[in-house]
Amino acid sequence: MSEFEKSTVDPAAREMLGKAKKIGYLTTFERAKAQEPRCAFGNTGICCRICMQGPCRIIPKKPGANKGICGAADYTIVARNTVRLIAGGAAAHSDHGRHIATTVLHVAEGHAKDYKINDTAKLMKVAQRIGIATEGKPVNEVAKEVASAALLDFGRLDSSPCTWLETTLTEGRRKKFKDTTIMTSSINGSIAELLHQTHMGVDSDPVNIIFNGLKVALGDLDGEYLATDLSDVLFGTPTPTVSEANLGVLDPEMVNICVHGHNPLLSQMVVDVARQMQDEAKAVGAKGIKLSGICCTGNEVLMRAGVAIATNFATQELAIMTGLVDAVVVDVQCIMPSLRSLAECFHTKIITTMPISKIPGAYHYEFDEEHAAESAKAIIRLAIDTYKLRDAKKIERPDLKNKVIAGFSLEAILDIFSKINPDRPISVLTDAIKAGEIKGVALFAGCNNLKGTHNENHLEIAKQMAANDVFMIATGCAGQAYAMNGLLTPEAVEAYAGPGLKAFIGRLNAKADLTTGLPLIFHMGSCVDNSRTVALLTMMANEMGVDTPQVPFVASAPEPMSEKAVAIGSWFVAMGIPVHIGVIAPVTGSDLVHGVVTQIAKDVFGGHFIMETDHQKAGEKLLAALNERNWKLRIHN
Ligand code: XCC
Ligand code: SF4
Repeated sequence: MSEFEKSTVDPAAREMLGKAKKIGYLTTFERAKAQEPRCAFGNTGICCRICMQGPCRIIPKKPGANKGICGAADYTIVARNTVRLIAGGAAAHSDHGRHIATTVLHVAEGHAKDYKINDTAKLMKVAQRIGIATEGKPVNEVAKEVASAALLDFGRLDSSPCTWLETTLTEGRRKKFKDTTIMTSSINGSIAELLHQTHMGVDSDPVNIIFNGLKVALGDLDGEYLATDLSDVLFGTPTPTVSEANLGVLDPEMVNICVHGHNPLLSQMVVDVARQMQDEAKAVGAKGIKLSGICCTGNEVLMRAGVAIATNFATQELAIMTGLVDAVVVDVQCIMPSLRSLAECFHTKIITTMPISKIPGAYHYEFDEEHAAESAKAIIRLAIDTYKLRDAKKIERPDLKNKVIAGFSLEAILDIFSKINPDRPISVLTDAIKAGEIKGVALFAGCNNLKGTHNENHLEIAKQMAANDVFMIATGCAGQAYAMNGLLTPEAVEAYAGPGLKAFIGRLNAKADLTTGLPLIFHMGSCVDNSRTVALLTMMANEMGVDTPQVPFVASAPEPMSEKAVAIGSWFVAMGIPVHIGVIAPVTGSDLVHGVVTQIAKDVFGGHFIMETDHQKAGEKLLAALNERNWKLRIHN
């Protein structure tokens, strides 16, 4: 029994935590323990710091303290705090999308020479979907119009809906969102409005606040959707790929560069350029350059280039702890500031690349799309130089890596289905549900959260769903948890799938014509690629002739951490999906808000939050939600 078994279920991570203890470095796991016990006000959402008279804390039984100084009640405070999380998440996702859209525009205008339109077929498909005529137009003209349409979604001044929402959702959802006045017309405008609405002394109506929070969440979805579409246009739509994951991918004989963060603009360039620089690495005695990924930048380059996954969010420090990482190249989001101080103990260089994301003491090579390849080269050279400084005494690498089958864009999944039914590929999935072969679809998304045990909820809930014949898709750090622990393999189908799921995947395998068997869980990409999962859901609804709230589809963020996860969970609820979260969100300080998000939301949108920290019970609740939907479908058909 390992002393770190409460910290993580990952054997490689446990080994590295042992090393951290030996050298006396306090990792995020130690820091998480040091934060206990948490402040009960913050934990339940009833601490308000929105104005400088605060913090105001709600103490229900103390006369005068049952409200904030301004008179704000618990429900107002909890609602405001919650939607401000959504605003933070939507800002992060959509800003990432805006960067990609801007680069596509610049490419189309003949700038940003290191980039090109890679996937013309996807560009044309997106153009047609959003109503841009393509016939007889040069590719660059279409790209310009698509990118401009995307950028308009950020700052439209009239009240017409955001293009990506209006052209991708079911008719039923679009009507619902208009009827409930949450259809977004401007991503940035809705975020600004929500910050205004939740300013001191503006809105105190929790329901009104939550509805506008959902409007911003839909802006988040819009930003994610266009980020995925335009990343595919620039870098190619993912196809099935074989790779590997966990700390054992770090190669003692190679220059190891980890790419970490979210935005593929620079990391994809690093991947491309590294291929041409293998000789420079050999010149310093290495066998070449080994790239690996952490967090969603890792997912982006896994999906498109088969780059290995080093680890996921909670264990990012442990990659450096191996003593084998020469450089960590980071862009935006989910990058622990601690990486830099930990790197002090080793030879590792931390390289920041984005103007809005710097770490004191780190190297900063500012990303500039006009000179992207040049920056990528300079970064790789720094890593090669750093390789020479590696200290053999400090090297300790867990000998664990697992095979990974990933790269399942919606296009790739439909391509496999089309081998069985070329006319209506999606019916392969919906017919299997109707026939009772599989119970439905479960999406696993989101982060790690050290309020629980690293990766435990991810793995255990998925195994339970597999045994109960649920078809599974994954994104984000959830996808990486499965990659690190061998669930993205055909062997996992054998080990964990129930008879129905086994038969379903077996039928796909027989026709898929891939060099390897299909995995237990289909990894669909990064967090912005949750847009791919909602496209799948929408397609299922249309095929089944129902709206999304009737589709046997559930989502789970078994270990959610970031504001982005709150935004995603919220728009999935608006899409009519039961959304499990494996932590107790800071809403329990208001019975009213808690009731709205876990119950009343279901009456309005068909979806609701399920908060459950126990993985066994969480799995049971997700299965019950799928069963309920299947039962209703059978009665109505
Ligand atoms: Fe970050 Fe996307 Fe969460 Fe992982 S899953 S911890 S957001 S990297 Ni997005
Ligand atoms: Fe206190 Fe009201 Fe200010 Fe919040 S807005 S800190 S409740 S006075």
